Amino acid sequence: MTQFSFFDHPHRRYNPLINEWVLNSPHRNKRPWLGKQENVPLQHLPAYDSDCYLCPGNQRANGDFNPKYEHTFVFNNDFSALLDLEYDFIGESHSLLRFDAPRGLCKVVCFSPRHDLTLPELEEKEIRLVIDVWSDQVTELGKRYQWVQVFENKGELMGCSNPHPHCQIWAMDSIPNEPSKENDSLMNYQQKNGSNLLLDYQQLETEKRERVILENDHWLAVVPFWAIWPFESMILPKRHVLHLPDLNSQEKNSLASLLKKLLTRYDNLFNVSFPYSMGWHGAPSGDADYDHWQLHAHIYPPLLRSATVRKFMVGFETMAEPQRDLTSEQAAEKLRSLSEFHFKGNRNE
Ligand code: H2U
Ligand code: ZN
Repeated sequence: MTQFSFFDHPHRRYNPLINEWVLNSPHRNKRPWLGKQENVPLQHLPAYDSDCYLCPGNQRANGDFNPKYEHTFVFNNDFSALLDLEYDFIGESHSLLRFDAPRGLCKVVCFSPRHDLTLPELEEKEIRLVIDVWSDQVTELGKRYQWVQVFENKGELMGCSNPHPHCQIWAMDSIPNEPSKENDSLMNYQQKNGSNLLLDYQQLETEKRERVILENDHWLAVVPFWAIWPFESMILPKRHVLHLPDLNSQEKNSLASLLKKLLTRYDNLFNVSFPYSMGWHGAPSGDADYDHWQLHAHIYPPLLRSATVRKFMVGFETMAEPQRDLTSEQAAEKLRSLSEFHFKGNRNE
């Protein structure tokens, strides 16, 4: 018989938020850090690019000109993946050929007029303005749509077509797969335990500290026990909050501070502007009781060992279930150990 160890033996970890498992193979990665530090040349971007469709004053694909905005700028995506159409008849459906045709709307949010600055390079007060836009959009779109998905795809590795710092917001009148799984788990947990799954989880991680990256008075950033992506993290509020617009001003400032520090650590990991998909999950909108919900953000970065070596979701992952070698604890320790000062230096220097 062998004495089981989280750091030596393959095991599956359960993700209670979506009711799925992830296979961990830590024995394949026994040395704490194998990453060779290669220096990828820094991309020097201009503060303004006349060819960029997101820069102030420039023309977009649909012929519109962007205003000469000074802070943030929101516009309807010219190639919206969802359309706000009402159909009188959407056809027959068969139980094996089910479909629906959700109404929706897609927006693009420019974080700053500066073409060359990513979120962690913005000042805290500028990040706060971005949080205000997210929050206002959730309020506005939430009046018409049940699900408002705020997300940022950053970097070419994530399929982002333009380095100008921006995110997207897609709103639709049904709840998509991931939040729908979360809704079920959060509700079942509340019914069974009489408490909130993510608040309980936040408190547990705050006590244990093994997977904490950083925290402040209002927020915790943690590599979840059940992480799939090598340096995946979650941002959790320390009180019960359903939606971004429910945050008070102090909590929004505090979030700006946490985001800047967290994303700076990511950039400092391989001295590269770290690619990721980040998204916010708040309670669905509408009059139903969503007390079982808890606002949170997921950050899914694809990089594994260096600025160029990424994790692929292939083979076993697509055929069976997600798998990782690096443990969540190792990833958290690595991120925790990094500086909160951006490797590129202060932008005013
Ligand atoms: P990503 O690079 O993160 O995909 O975002 C760019 C978005 O901007 C993309 O969804 C939209 C694309 O549809 N876009 C416009 O709305 N107008 C344009 O002129 C070009 C791109
Ligand atoms: Zn630009």
